[in-house]
Parts: sequence; C-alpha cells; structure tokens
Amino acid sequence: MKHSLKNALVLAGLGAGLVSAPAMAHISTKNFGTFDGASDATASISTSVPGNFGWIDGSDADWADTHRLAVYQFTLTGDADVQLSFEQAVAGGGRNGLIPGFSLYSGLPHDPLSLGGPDHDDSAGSLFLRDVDSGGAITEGSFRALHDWRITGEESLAVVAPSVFTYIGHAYDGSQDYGTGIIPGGDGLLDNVVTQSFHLAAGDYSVFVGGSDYASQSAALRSLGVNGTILVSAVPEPETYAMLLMGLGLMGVIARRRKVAEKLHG
Ligand SMILES: [Ca+2]
Ligand SMILES: [Ca+2]
Repeated sequence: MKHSLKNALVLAGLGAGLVSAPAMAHISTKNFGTFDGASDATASISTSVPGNFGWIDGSDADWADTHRLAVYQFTLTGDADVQLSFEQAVAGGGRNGLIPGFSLYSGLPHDPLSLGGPDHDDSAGSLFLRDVDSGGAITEGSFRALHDWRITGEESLAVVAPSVFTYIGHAYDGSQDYGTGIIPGGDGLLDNVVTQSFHLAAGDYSVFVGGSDYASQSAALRSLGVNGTILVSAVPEPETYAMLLMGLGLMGVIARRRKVAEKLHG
C-alpha cells in the first residue's frame, strides 16, 4: 500500500474514533478477582457481546474488532489450576444463542484512568501498532485470537506503553471451518458451552470472549448474553507431597516394627 493512503486511513480512523468514541464500548473488563491458589475458589459474572462472531473473526488473517468481545480479568498470587467456562446466558429476552469462544492471555488492558481513556482498536496509537504488527496489511481491529497482540488508548503515533496480551491458549464451542480447514481448539460439541483448564503461575490474566460463528458476520448484530465462570483449584505444594511420602514411609516402618515385635513376643 502507498504511504499516503495508509496515512489517510490512519487519519480517517482517528477521525472516526474521535467522533464515535462516546457511543462505543471500548475495552472495559469484568474482574473475576484475585486468587491465592492455596485454596479452591470460584466466581461467575454475566455480561453480553454484540454479534456471534467476535472471537472466531480474530482467528483469520485480518484480525478482529475488540468491540465484538467481552473481556474478563483475574489475578493469581500463586500457582493454580484454573478452569474457565463460558456459556450462553439464557435469561433475558432473546439474548441466548451465543456460540462461545475465548482466548486466555497474560497481561491486562490499561486502567482507563491512567491514559485518560480506555484502550480501543481505532485510537491513533492502536492504528499505528496494527500497521506495524501486520506489516502494513489492512486489519479489522487489534484482536488476535491465536497470537500475541497489542492495543492502546493513546491518541498519538508515539505509543509509550501499549497493553500487551501474550497468548496462552484458547477454546471454542463446536467446530468451525471457514475455508482454511478445521480451526483447532473446538470442543466438537455444539451446546453453547465451552470449558478449558490451564495450569498458571502467579500473574495478571485477561480473557477475551466472543462468538464462534464465522458465517454470522453478515447477520444483523444482536446482543447475546454470556456467563463466565472461573474455578480455581489449589495445587499441592512440593512440600505437601514430600510430607505425604514421609508419612507413608513412617507407617511402613511402624508396621515392620510391629511385625518384629509380634515375632519376638509371640
Ligand atoms: Ca477477521
Ligand atoms: Ca461445547
């Protein structure tokens, strides 16, 4: 693409962002909370997404618009086994039907207060990052379902501190092939629920959730309910295993001594 055209697109995007910013739901997260990984815990939060394709759209070559996804976050202060589950929210008039998909990343979006505004795909900074990271290709947004990606709320091409999402894993409901072969990570059972477990170290994590129906991009945008659940399971510490093994060993010694004693006195 010619440089002048790219600049025009950046300026057009900047203009569109400024005009439509108040009406758009830029990145704001639902916070599952902070978990220490030493005890079991769970949390559930319901929200909604516009359209049924936000997640799967980010698995293709031109990425996707984060406005079509919901964002959850959580923090671990120690290692933990974490199960994430997302399902359609059937409550509410006509809001059911989501075919959920999600990706898990380490990293968090900016606190909107720290930049004067939340992260969004069409900030001048995000348009610049998209241009750099795509090698100049046209992108639909900043979201990438299967890779690391970056976004910012900074309205300047001189991006100082983008939010960086480092890809960990993904899963989606059912099975999808939009012409490039079966997209890996489908659970093969189209029942409006998807669940996946991860073993994670202490840190901050973001989960981007949206629809997995690639073909529905041509349909009218409908707000679809989603219920997210996190289940944190304690991981036994190495010392716990050691104590367990020592305990078993001690019981063996006691049993052998008892046998010896019985022989001596029997
Ligand atoms: Ca796309
Ligand atoms: Ca399923």
